This record gives sequence, structure tokens and C-alpha cells, in this order.
Amino acid sequence: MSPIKPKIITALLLLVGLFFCGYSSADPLLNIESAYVTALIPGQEVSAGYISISNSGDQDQVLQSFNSSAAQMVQLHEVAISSGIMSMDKVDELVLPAGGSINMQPGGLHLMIMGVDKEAFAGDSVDMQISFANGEVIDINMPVRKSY
Ligand SMILES: [Cu+2]
Repeated sequence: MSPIKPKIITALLLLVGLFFCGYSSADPLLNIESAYVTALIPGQEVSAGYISISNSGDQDQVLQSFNSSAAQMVQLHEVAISSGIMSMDKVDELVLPAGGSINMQPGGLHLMIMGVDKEAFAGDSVDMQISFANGEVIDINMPVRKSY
């Protein structure tokens, strides 16, 4: 890998990747509409990830856990503000309602990715496994996006 990587090529690869894989899942009723993780801020070992997922089935699905080979631990967090102080609460289970969707975003629901593999996060994407309460597991690739 060349240390000088033109940004436009990275952008093109990302686009191609998005078009091709479309985050295929084994379950046609669950659709990953977008997903990315933020690149590491130098010196940090924690990153955040965001997934938008919809459920076109007629049954609620419960998201239970997240795993990545590029991190020691992934937790689902919700940002809460009380008395002007921002905090993050761990969410153990999240219902993805039938016919509904979940949209993670900065300042709201997000994946907290801890004990990050810096080399993996310096690349183009990291893997993520989403486990549901019904035993279903979806594997996706989350592009690494620079936020600074
Ligand atoms: Cu968090």
C-alpha cells in the first residue's frame, strides 16, 4: 500500500463497495440502509459507528449484540442529556419494530467501539456482526469515515 492514497480513489472505492455489496443480509426482510464507523482520532482507542436498518417483515426484531474482529468490545449507546450534562447510557436490547427502522446518528443512538484495532481502522472498512434475539446474525462491512 502506498502511503499516499489519493482521496478520490478512496471515495470511488467506497462508492463501488456500497453499490456492489448493498450490505446483503441472509434475511431479505432486514435491510441495512447505511453503515459507517468513524476513523480514529490520533491517540484514541475508541470509535463510534452508525447503522441504519429497516425491518420490512411483520415481526418485531430485537437487536441484542454487536461484535467486530477489529475491536475488543462493541456496545450500543444512547446519548442522554439531563440538567445540561450529556451522558451515554448502554442499551442492552433494542427493538426494531415490524415495518419500522432504527437510525443511529451522532448525538443519538450509536455503537461505541472500544479497544479498537488501530490498523483495521486505518483501512477502508471494518467488519461488524449484528446478533438478534431470535438467533439471527447479520455480517456487514462498515466503511471507515474520517470525521475530522
Ligand atoms: Cu457511546
